[in-house]
Amino acid sequence: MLWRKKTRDSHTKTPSSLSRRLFLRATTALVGGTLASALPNRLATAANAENLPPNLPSWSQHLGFSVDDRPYGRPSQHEGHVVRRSVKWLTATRESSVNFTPLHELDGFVTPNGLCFERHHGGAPDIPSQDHRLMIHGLVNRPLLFTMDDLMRFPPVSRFHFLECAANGGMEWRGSQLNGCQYTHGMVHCVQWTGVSLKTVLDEAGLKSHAKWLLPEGADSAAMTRSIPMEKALDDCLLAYSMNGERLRPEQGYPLRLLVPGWEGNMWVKWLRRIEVGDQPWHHREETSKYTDLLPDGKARRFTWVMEAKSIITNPSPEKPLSVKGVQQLKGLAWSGRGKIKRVDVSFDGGMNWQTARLEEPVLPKCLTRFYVEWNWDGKSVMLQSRAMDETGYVQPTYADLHQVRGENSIYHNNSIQTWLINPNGEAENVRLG
Ligand SMILES: Nc1nc2c(c(=O)[nH]1)N[C@H]1C(S)=C(S)[C@@H](COP(=O)(O)O)O[C@H]1N2
Ligand SMILES: [Mo]
Repeated sequence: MLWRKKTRDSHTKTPSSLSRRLFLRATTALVGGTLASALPNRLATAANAENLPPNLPSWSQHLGFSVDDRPYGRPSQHEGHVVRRSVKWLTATRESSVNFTPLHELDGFVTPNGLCFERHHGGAPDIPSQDHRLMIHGLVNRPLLFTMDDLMRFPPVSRFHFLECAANGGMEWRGSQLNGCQYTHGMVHCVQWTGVSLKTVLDEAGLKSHAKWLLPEGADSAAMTRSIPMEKALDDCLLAYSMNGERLRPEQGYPLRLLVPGWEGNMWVKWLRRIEVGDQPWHHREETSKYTDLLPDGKARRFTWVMEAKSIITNPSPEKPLSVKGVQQLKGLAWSGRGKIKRVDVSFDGGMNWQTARLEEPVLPKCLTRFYVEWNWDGKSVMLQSRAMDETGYVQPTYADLHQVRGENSIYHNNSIQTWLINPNGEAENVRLG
């Protein structure tokens, strides 16, 4: 309370007309011409000018809410528009459906738990942690049944990883469809996961020599299963029970989910209850949930596990138009299922010229990476694109590149370069070039 009292005193000591003038001059001096020119706008956008400095705002004139009013905190009521959103016509039912992360509202690379997109095939079950078990059986020396407490007694591991649904951007293959980066790119989230390494738990059960594949199964009504090759399972898969420091949210797989870092989200089985160890994949069990890509010659790509390098400019974007000319902070996200992002380039003219963006540390493998470009908008039309490159040297393709290899009938694994057309009034539109 001390600092606040001081502020009040300093206000009351200065006649308000004088301090207002001082404040205006100070602002101009601080930020320079371009940014300060918006001052009339700033006055106009406040709901009540009486609350602006140097006046004492209404919220300083009474006590605020107390420490226990929100035993579990929630965002400011003024941020109520920052929510996951779905596209109603996209799926036939609400249980087997998807909603999208509001990427354009986020900073840094961590997705807050309440904003991680959801993708369920049979709704999200509500499982009591103490009644949950993980069974490991099949080609193992000792079939095991774990409680959650058992799993938490193994050495914990925490890692940041993105999860992207292979269908992210699937509606955009044939042309631009959805006008908003929440909808074109929001089937991705990135949190700090905590759990136990899958290898540790498999070692406990003891793998037989011909154990080559795993079939993880979910406890949801869809009983989702996917075949995972042993090499990946022993490399960097985790059994996660926490996200961003707290237990998983029910919609993200509480109490236990499989993590398959860098690979398509479909394989990250939620509400994990069983892992069967076998010597070959279980295609017959996966028919309803497996993702395959249909190629121009009618053949299907069967194993398309890795999420290739991709990026998106989140600001500006259709939901976040430019409101003033002058200095702008372009913000975006890049990721690669093969490792770290090495470089991101940004174009202002639809891909003719490129400029390298500033990557923000830490740049972690199989994790979202935040990038920025400071630029000056002169009020003319601009065609914004971003292009990610990962540490393997792979470069994010254009739609023309991708169509050449995969045709136009695909749905999954669309990692093309996105174009936003900024028009002279600052609005951004999802457009397709070439
Ligand atoms: N048990 C189970 N696991 C599941 C699914 C499901 O329907 N059931 N959906 C999968 C798909 S297709 C995706 S993209 C991710 C989505 O994870 P999220 O809901 O945390 O975003 O979970 C995967 N794991
Ligand atoms: Mo998915």
